[in-house]
Amino acid sequence: MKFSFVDNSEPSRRRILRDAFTLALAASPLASLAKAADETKAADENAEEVTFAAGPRPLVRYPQKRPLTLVTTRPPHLETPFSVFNQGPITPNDAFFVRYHLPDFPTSIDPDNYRLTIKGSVNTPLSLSLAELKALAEPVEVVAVNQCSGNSRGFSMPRVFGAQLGNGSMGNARWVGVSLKAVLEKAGVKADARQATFRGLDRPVLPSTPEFIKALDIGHAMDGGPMIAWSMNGTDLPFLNGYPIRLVVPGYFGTYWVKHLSEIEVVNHTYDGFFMAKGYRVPDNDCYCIAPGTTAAQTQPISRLPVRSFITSVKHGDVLPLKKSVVLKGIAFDGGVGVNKVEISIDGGKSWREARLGQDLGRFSFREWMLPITFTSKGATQLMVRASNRAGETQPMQADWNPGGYRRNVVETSHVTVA
Ligand SMILES: Nc1nc2c(c(=O)[nH]1)N[C@H]1C(S)=C(S)[C@@H](COP(=O)(O)O)O[C@H]1N2
Ligand SMILES: [Mo]
Repeated sequence: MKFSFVDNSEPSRRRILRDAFTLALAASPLASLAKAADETKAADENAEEVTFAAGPRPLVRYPQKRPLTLVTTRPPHLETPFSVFNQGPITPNDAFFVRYHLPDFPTSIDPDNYRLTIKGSVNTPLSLSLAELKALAEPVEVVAVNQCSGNSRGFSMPRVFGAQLGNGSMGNARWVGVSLKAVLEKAGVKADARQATFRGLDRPVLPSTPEFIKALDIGHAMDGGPMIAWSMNGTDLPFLNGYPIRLVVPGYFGTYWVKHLSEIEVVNHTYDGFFMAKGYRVPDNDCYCIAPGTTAAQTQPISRLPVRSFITSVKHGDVLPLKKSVVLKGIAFDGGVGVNKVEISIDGGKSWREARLGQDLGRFSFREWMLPITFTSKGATQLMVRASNRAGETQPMQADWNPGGYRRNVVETSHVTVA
């Protein structure tokens, strides 16, 4: 088997990173795991012991990526090591998480022959080269969080089916591209349009496997938020994050952010493919939740990110000093209303004090927060963080449950010792 991989970090020169890909995609997952673990030991000073309900997870190295936490190899699902989120509000490209559904994802793309097709209920079907797409309208820019619907699923109690994700299936980047609205206007959306569907270059290996196609209501697709991005944090998209173009849907879960975007079809009905009609659905009620063991009367496609926050400067088990100021630090975000308050509790949720918010990079971005604390009593201590947004939405103290383990946003607790 041969794999080629276009390294787009240097646009003028294409490098073939065949060895790395052969490693990552070796026929035997076990062989690749063992090799990857060896390589990680040899190469990585960032290695961190990942402690997690589902057991410790190795770090693996893929092209254009620093060692990332392995969830699955085929298809690749890699998480950002959590310590990265303490290093600033922007997630570096080489640390950004990776998630695919189909094992047959593209491994070689020629940007000169790349085309984006727009078809269906439009007046003028289009087939755009990358140059044409980039020249179609003024570029737009947004800093936005891409979070997988199942981020933190591994903490669901009772456990749910699916990959046991930790907290690293999220990231925040500055995206530049063209507004989806401008592209659809160029094609001319017909009056009967109900949704736009999006597919990338990845294809199922077996005819029985559903294709990864997502849909947005036409009003949402044309409201000026969603964009087709070709740049992430100032450079081309990393290959594994959707090179050369991906959909960016600010405020919406990552499942809509279709990578290697190759085809947009405008349809006159509600698209009913697997990844809209069966997958990525949540109970259709106020909490998007049900009691474990019960079934939702109705479901709806997952949509916006609920408000969420993390302490990033402290790990479970850390020992913090007594009677000395410690600066607690972390991140908060929501689906685009904008975080306006972050509170910290050091007594298990009895009392709360407000943290100072960091730089505002826009309402779709991670917002850093910090709070100096001086601990005055020794012993086991529970640190909690709770964010709220401008609409007054906040995080629940008890985790809501749903069968997909989706949209977790319970108040996080870090167990530390003051000594
Ligand atoms: N082409 C393609 N795009 C895709 C997917 C996929 O399987 N194929 N997975 C989606 C899901 S569920 C998530 S969470 C995000 C992850 O984006 P990332 O890999 O850049 O982190 O990509 C989305 N876009
Ligand atoms: Mo996802």
